[in-house]
Amino acid sequence: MKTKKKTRPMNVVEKILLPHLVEGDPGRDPELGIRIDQTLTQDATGTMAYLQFESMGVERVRNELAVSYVDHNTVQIGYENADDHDFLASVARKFGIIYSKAGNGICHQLHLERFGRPGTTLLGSDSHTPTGGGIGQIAIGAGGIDIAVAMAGGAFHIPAPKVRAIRLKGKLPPGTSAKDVILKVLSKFGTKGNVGWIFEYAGPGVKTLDVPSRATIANMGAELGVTTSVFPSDAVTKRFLAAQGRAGDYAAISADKGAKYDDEFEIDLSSIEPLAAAPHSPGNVVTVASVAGTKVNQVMIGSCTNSSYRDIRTVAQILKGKHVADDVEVGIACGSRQVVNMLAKDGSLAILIKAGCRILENACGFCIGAHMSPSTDAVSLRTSNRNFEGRSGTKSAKVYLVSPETAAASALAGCFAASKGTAAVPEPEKFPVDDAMFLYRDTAGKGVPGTEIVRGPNIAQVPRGVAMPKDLVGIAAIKVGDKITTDHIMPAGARLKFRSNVPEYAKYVFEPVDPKFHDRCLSNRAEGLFNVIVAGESYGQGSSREHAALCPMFLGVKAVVAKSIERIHRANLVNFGIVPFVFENPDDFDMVMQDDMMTVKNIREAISSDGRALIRTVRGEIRVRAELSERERKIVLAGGLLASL
Ligand code: MIC
Ligand code: SF4
Repeated sequence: MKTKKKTRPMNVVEKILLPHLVEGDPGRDPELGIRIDQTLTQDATGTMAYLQFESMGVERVRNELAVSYVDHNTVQIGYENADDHDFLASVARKFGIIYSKAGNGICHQLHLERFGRPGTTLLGSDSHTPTGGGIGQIAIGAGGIDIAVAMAGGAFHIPAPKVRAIRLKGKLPPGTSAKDVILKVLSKFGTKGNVGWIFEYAGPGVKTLDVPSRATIANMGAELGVTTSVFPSDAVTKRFLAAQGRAGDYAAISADKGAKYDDEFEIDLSSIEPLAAAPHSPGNVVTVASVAGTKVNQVMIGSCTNSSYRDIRTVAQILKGKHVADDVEVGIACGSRQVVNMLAKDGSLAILIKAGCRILENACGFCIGAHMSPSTDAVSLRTSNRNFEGRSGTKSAKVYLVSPETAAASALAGCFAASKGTAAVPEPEKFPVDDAMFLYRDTAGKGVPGTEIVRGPNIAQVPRGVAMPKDLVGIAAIKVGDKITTDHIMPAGARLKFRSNVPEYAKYVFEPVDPKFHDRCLSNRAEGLFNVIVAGESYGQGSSREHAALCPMFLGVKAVVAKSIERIHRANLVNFGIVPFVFENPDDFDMVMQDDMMTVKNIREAISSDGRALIRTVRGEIRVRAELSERERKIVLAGGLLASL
């Protein structure tokens, strides 16, 4: 007779990660390698990811499912975006990737609807990939080259996680929703200091949240800077998958009784009130009551955080029979065609149009500053996830992040207002499924080898880094403060169309902070000096865009010296041969000024041993360290991941 092996109680993270572990011991090693089942890319990061994938010489994708979405660059002013789409479509056909055409919807919403599977791992070249945590996936955002490696069948490396249980109890009061929950979490844990953590949602309150609401919460875990966030997969998940015609994808996953966590935090949902993240950080959380009555100029509803049927239907219920205030412009971008279809069928779309909303394409659009930038000094309320200064396309605008309920109520009032609540949107029993805009499903995983890849003039070569020199003779090309985001380093919006053209895009590195950075770097290089970036706390917050490392590499940046560096950006720096140093003594930040020489004798030796190094400057010596794994050391010494292969 078989005896059942007794295992220790496990949490959800362990239940998913352990069967995917291919390198490292969670109790011992600082870095773990995991097998990746699914990958996703979006167009803005995807072109580079696939150029890198191509240069790896692999015939077809080797992971279980690879999807290439087009949702960021859909404005198509000029030929560049359209050229990128053609390139992406041809790559997808050739290598066995499913291609989601522009207009189909936003990658995270679509992936949740059609492909996300509980218990699997998903790696995406977008920082909001953790949206999949809403359906019980370990879904992680990374740079494009990491996705390329995963598509080629390689492992992905994460810091051995610490797991925090966020225990939910009670039920949300009317007028509040999942956005207020994640803003509450952000108000407690902030946007820095959470590197290496995974947040696992637990407790009786979980079952009161539908899958789209869970996805909203998991999505904005990205703003906490955690590796990912995850919900259990339960009866609610099962209903969602069945309604999507995917009952077979369901797997029950919940934490065992007595499962251990590194930390726990409880939230009573019934005590949640409407919240907003005030300019210019998602962690700058205030109550809506405290800003009630503040004049609002613009209200934008959508983005991968809040563009589900549940969200937009809720907005329609609040706006029904009314008209938005005359001096407020309102834009609505749904997450997918499925959502639009449902809103069209149930009359919500007509309500929104009648209420005076501008109906936008199902795409990222306004969220990334590629559409409907607010007017000078405007107050813009958005249901998206990031309100970094200037991200909307208007530097002087004051962007607040709010729930769909608060957005709708404020659109009517013309000023900040909380919603009194509206009837809960019932979970649909059957979603209308139409996969017609997902191309190459029949050749997924196999590909069509003879396919010619279409390369318009905007598709440039992938630059390669140079090996780390024996001694680093560098110069502080820029000195920046705390919380520098990837939007500061490598702006999106109007510059987004150069994502597949590094020499062109590199002209805009640090444009919002110091437009002369590019020229200075080149003249330093002409004098034989490498460039060094000096920064404060939490450098590289935000996006997964590897261009924030790749373009600096192109400009001869070899080291970042910061008080702290965010996870995805740190991994991207390593991938492009830039050593991510942190100050041993944060006060040494004051010892270096822009244009100071920064020399590290025997930097190769320092990197090869414990990563500790001494930087000589005119003002004295600065002790720094780069905590690199064996794998990372090799990459940095070689001058980047591609150079190390
Ligand atoms: C973002 O929200 O900042 C983006 C645009 O989706 C980025 C990806 C990119 O820069 O292409 C992200 O979140 O990773
Ligand atoms: Fe797109 Fe905005 Fe989501 Fe980024 S955060 S994927 S730009 S909708």
